[in-house]
Amino acid sequence: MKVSIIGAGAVGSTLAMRVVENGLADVVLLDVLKDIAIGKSLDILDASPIVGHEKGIVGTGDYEYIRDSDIIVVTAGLPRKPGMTREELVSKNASIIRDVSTKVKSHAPRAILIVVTNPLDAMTYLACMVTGFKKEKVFGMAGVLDGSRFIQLIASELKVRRSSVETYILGSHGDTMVPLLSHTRVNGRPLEKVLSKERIESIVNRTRDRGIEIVNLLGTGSAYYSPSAAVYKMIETIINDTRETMTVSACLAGEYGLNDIAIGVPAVIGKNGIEKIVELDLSGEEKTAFLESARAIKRSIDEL
Ligand code: A3D
Repeated sequence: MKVSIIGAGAVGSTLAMRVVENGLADVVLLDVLKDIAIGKSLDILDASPIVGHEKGIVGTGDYEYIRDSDIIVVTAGLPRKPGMTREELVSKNASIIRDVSTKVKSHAPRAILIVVTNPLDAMTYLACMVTGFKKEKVFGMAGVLDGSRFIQLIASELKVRRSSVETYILGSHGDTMVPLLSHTRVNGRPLEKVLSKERIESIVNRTRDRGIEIVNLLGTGSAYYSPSAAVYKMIETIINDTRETMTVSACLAGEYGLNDIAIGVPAVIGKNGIEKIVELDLSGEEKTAFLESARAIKRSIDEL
């Protein structure tokens, strides 16, 4: 298996390390700053006898190296600075995604493409358009991360195992994300039966603002340990064809009544990418919030 990661910054290089050190696949780490990609790859490779894996990693600035990739992850682009919204990155990152998608199309037309660059949903939509790949093969990572943040905060509040909490977060990877309370359970019980409305609201707000909380604390750059873990989980699910249902930003063709948009929805993920989009029953309030989220993404897409 071959995974190529475009963008050897914080998310890309941490993901590269996770993939080779877990023995999941060989990695190509590509960056416009090729020496950074080469340097980080050598550093990761030098740890292999200590960690004990036999996978390979190559750093480069040359797209010839991504030929025959099974999966390509795009983490190229600017991260937020303190006080910025993800949407403020749209024009700069759109030109990067256009450039990268065009090269992916010509060098690795059979790959599954996972987008990480923000604003996530608009960039995923753009990658779908520019590559023209089947919509099952291009999707974005956000819901796995947002869901993980939500689960972690619920479990800490209730002092239960994180594995006892299940949830989905739909909609945009932004201020209008939609945690599905109607599908959130703790040890099988609805969240609304085990936590007060006020506590739930506070955890939802903390989840939504977690990205900027971390950006403000770091001062430079944004979160990368948990985002790289979320992409790793998606890659592992594809490579092992475990067909787990997880939220991905998918380019929709009528599902949930939407077209011409990429937005977070639950999907069965397997060796072909999106095997099936799952259309959950949403409460009236959730439907309204999901449509509002779709409108926010469309505004971002209109700026492309
Ligand atoms: P950073 O550490 O700055 O790395 C970005 C890398 O992209 C740098 O090494 C750049 O040199 C490289 N790059 C820029 N332009 C190109 C290009 N045209 N071709 C190849 N490489 C290029 O950022 P990061 O790794 O922290 O974040 C990367 C992106 O992911 C940003 O847009 C973040 O906002 C986004 N991000 C999204 C999430 C989600 O949950 C969706 C989480 C974390 C980061």
